[in-house]
Amino acid sequence: MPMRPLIPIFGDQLTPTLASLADCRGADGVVLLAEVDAEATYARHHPQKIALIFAAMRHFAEELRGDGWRVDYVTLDDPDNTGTLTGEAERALARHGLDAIHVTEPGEWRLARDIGGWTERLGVAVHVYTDRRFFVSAGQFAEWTRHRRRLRMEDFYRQLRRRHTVLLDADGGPAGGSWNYDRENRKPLPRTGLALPPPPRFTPDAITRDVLALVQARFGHHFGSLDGFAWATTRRDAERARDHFFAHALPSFGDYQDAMRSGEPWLFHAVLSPYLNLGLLEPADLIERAEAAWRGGAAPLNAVEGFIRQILGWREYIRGVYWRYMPEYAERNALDHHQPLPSLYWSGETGMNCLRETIIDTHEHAWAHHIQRLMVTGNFALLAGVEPAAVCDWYLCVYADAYEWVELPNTLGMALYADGGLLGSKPYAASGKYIHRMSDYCKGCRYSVQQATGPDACPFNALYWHFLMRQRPRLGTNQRLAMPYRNLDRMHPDRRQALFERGEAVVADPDAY
Ligand code: FAD
Ligand code: DLZ
Ligand code: SF4
Repeated sequence: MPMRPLIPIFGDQLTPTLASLADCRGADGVVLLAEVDAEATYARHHPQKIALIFAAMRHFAEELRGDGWRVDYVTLDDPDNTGTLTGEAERALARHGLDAIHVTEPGEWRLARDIGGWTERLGVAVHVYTDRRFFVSAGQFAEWTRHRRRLRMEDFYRQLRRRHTVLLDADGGPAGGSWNYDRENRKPLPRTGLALPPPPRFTPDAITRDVLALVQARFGHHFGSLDGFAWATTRRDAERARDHFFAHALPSFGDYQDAMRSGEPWLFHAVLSPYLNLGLLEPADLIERAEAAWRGGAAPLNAVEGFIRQILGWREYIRGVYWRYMPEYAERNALDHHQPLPSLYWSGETGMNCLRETIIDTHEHAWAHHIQRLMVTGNFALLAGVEPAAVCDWYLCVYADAYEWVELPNTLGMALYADGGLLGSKPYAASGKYIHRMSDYCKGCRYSVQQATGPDACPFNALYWHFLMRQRPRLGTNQRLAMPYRNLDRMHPDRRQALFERGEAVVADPDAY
């Protein structure tokens, strides 16, 4: 007798072409989607993140039904809900008399470990498919790392450009003659005369409104506001958000990729990561459209190459690192940092305007852009010596696009250098000078970015030098830090001492600033 499969679809697998769905087409199977407490609480996710996932799951169930699938959907408030994905798979097998499980590999290691125990626990054959939404499988990435002493995203990215014929000239070289246009992409925003595109906002429909009420009741106490929820929760609307980005923001995306401005979280960013990571948008489609925009003259090459590098380069590379080095990667703490996460990360109560603005954006929208995450909250946690696991937990909770496979290497590796330089060749440590150059935050700050010591001095300034001094045994031989170490050595010893003392004071009590 042919197998009748259960096809569990997790909350970030909402793609009709998902491998397990494509391969089970025509089989007499049942698709299972389940809202479960364990997934909603293994990190205390921002309510907007939970609402986005549940609402998108409910809409996806409708989409699949419309496409002829038999779908079993378990809501969070179903009285028989066991609260775990394993428990719901077990119940669904019994409910429908199914005799196999066909599942696409999950995005997180802990869930992959659970699925590894399903055959024994549930007593059926379990077929796990590779997630074909990514360009590079975990196995291919591991192979790529095998003979390399040092991993470089740039090498990986160029290889993928060639392999998938992305942004190449007729002779197979990089379009425009260069693989990377990053040097053109570091402009601060001009003070006047630049109109920002309006962010695409979506009014919740009845399905999403039901979810918002449920999430408010069950998870309203988590960090974050649900009030301004305006995310797309259907594929159609996610595609509208995509089209909006291509029409209004892509042309300036490259130029102002690293810029920050008070009260303006969206700027020229795509804000598509939540949809990509859920499966409402597909990376290959975005890359094709971006290249077509350049070839059609709708966007310049520095913007298009920069955008494509994020998706084809960084996103794939980050995922590769995650699967290659987990589970020990999550334990790494190469700089031996053990300070607790300052309370200001949850309250937003701080005199440091850059941190306050970034945390307010995060609270209001479950989103902040890359430079805010890297150079404000990430940089501060690095300089203040915060325990990497505590920082990673914060990032996993607060962003609508956060799943461990992408959050962890970005936070632990890129922002905190806690992997000892696997992901980046030097820590992204910076003083207030960088934040001042790239934003208007310092203007509205109670601290002076021009000062490094004294009660009104920008805390980032002393922290930066303090970081270099205290990490000298580990970082002193890093060639890319040779210049700041030379500058440090040229300082008068009294100044070094004053910087060190202020740095010590900020590390001891960051919430006092
Ligand atoms: P764009 O700049 O427009 O880039 C286009 C797409 O490329 C994004 O939608 C995203 O899918 C992908 N991308 C860009 N940069 C990265 C990157 N560094 N790693 C992986 N994919 C990337 N991104 C997440 O998706 N989830 C996270 O949990 C997450 N946590 C982060 C934590 C820290 C400390 C840092 C520094 C970065 C983190 N990022 C994370 C990466 C990046 O900040 C977001 O992907 C980006 O801000 C999303 O906004 P966007 O769609 O406008 O991106
Ligand atoms: C993040 C999340 C949340 C909040 N809730 C659910 C859920 O109820 N059901 C589900 O299938 N998935 C959920 N997810 C997404 C999973 O946590 C995600 O599939 C794994 O973390 C792997 O990336
Ligand atoms: Fe941030 Fe320092 Fe600028 Fe204040 S002065 S906004 S703390 S960088």
